Amino acid sequence: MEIEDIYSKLTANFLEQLKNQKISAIVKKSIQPYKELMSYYKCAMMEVETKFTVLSEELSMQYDRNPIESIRTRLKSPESIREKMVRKGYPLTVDSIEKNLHDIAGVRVICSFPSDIYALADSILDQDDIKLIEKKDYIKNPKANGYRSLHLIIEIPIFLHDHKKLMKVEVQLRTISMDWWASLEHKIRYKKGLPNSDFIEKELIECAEMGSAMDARMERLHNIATELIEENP
Ligand code: 0O2
Repeated sequence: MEIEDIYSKLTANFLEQLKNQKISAIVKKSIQPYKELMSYYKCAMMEVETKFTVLSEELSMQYDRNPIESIRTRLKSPESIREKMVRKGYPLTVDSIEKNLHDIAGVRVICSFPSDIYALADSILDQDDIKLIEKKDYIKNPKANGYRSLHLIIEIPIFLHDHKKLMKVEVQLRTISMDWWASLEHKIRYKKGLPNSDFIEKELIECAEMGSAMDARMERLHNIATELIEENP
């Protein structure tokens, strides 16, 4: 190999390396703020989960019953964030994600009875570091497909080493029956290649109504049982 060939090969290699380093620096530069934002959402989500855990502990001591069956948390996946940003026509930047999406951090609280949902929502919204941004009551006004839950978008502060940051968290409160309906409806509706079916839609609405009637019936039974205990101490 001629000395010029060796020289030009080395130069090409060097330029290629430089290009790769630049690309990786650019990728790193844009990924870092996204990772930071996600970690802030994770902290806010943990704060809200802790608030519900504290309420659950306190209420079970006070009333000898825990109104919270379970608490689940989730951070929206990058694919899901991207899909929603594109669907809503928002620019795909970290600032725009923070400004436009309010459900990146999600806390789902599964309650025993419908009245527990409203009691817990009132308790959390009464706390002075919580601000209500938006409330959607899909229990009083169920979605056309039968979906029921109480959705709250709340703002909560997280305390970082040198400043405080206000983060939004979506809280979904539901009963056990609203939760099983939503989980199974999601599985049925998102089955690959499912064509529109009036039959499935009608059946799902009917199942949701049956679940709602059972919730009301169980709550009535629970109230009767409580009264019976009070009358026969
Ligand atoms: P995931 O996996 O829970 O994140 P959008 O409907 O997303 O365009 P918006 O206003 O955020 O806009 O919706 P909304 O009505 O407040 O509800 C958002 C979330 O509620 C959904 O999140 C679901 O978790 C739940 N949800 C709402 N409607 C239904 C429904 O018909 N069936 C079921 N199973 N869940 C529902 P994601 O982002 O869809 O999913």
